[in-house]
Amino acid sequence: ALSQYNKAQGMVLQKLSQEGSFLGYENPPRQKLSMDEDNRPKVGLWGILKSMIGKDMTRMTLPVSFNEPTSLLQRLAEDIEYSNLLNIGASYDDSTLRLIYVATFAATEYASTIDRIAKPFNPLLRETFEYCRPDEQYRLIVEQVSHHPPISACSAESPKWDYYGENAVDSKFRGRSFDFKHLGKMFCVLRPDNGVIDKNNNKVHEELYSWKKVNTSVVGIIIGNPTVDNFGKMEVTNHTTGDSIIVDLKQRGWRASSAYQLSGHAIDRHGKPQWAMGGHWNSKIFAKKIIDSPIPLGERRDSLVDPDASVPKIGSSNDPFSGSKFLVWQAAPRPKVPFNLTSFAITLNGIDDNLRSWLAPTDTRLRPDQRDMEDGKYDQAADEKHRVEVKQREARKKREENKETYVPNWFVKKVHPVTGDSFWEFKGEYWKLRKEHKLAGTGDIF
Ligand code: CLR
Repeated sequence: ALSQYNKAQGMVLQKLSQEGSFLGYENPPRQKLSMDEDNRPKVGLWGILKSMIGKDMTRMTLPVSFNEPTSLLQRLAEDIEYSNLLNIGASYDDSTLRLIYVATFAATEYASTIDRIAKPFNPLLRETFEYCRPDEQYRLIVEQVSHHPPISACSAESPKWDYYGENAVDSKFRGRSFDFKHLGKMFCVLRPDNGVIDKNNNKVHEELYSWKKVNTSVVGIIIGNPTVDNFGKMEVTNHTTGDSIIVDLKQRGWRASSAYQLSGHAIDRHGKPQWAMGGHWNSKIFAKKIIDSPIPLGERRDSLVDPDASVPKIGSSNDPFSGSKFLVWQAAPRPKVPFNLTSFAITLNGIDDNLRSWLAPTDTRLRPDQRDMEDGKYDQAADEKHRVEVKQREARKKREENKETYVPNWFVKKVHPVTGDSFWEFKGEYWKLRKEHKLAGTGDIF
């Protein structure tokens, strides 16, 4: 497996396997929930929500039937469903084309939000969620590092890319809409197959990208047709080369014709547009090379074809450099399952005896109320939810009495050396302790 990687990429793979990150993940990911049908009591959102206008979500007590059996830690893990875009991006020598793939990856984070009008479980302080895929060669860890305001920090590593950052969501229910604003930033490190030429014309092994997530709103609550919308401008910057793109996710209008639309232009460090990107964040994203030439588009394409080439290039219609538009990404089909989870989301809370022995005691998979919810035991879920929340409050009271300041287990807050943003740095110990089966004492929160 090492041969398909260059030295920088191979070193990461070596670290992942030496640290035993894939131990426990020998069985394939789960494909089904234990329930076949969603038999939740049907609730009118507006009836319950109308008394809560002006509140943020963390201050609302809502019946557990408003929940879906995922946690916000797992919703953050869902960001890497389409991480193969980063592997493909890393195969290109053209830095602005890599940017198109990174920007598309950043936009795919919203595909899973469609039809999921339910509240993910608010993670308990110190709750963690790990997720490793030997088939995709990545590992991911998320930790709830702050309760008020709620902040989840994440770190994912793979031979060709790293992904890290935080979900810190500011929410407000306004009646007409329920608005979610992202405060934190996301970072991506790419290790291209042939290295990177940086701003100073040096050849380096990796490059750094960053962006801020766009806003999310649930609209149509009053009229009884709640819909998730994600909109706003997302600037994705390659700090190493100086390339950037502003991806504009259009806000859903009255007639919904602009729903899901996005567009943008990848600009190189000299300010020159190189690629156009467009499509829909719920289905397909395309890109097209911007070629400036005095020859009109129609004739130009023919003149680019080599008359001596007898065999047409395989997949030439999807060749990024052909000048015609090509498909960058397509959403995976959505299964008909309880809570409208995606196939990827279904895999997240799966657990078997093999994996159980490796997990931290704080892992979401072991959270009893969420497990009850997943199995359709709603009353029991409500009781357990109450119990773990009381337990969390008592732990906080004790800290206050002892004048202790809270310190997260696996992440530490730092100033980013390149962008100057504050961010949560993964300390790395988690995987080393996990390999030695030494996670047992890392938190009693459930
Ligand atoms: C959107 C994609 C981002 C991360 C993110 C954070 C908060 C999530 C949001 C996503 C999707 C919508 C969301 C929200 C928190 C609550 C809200 C799940 C995943 C739901 C739809 C609110 C339901 C309201 C109830 C009262 C029914 O990368």
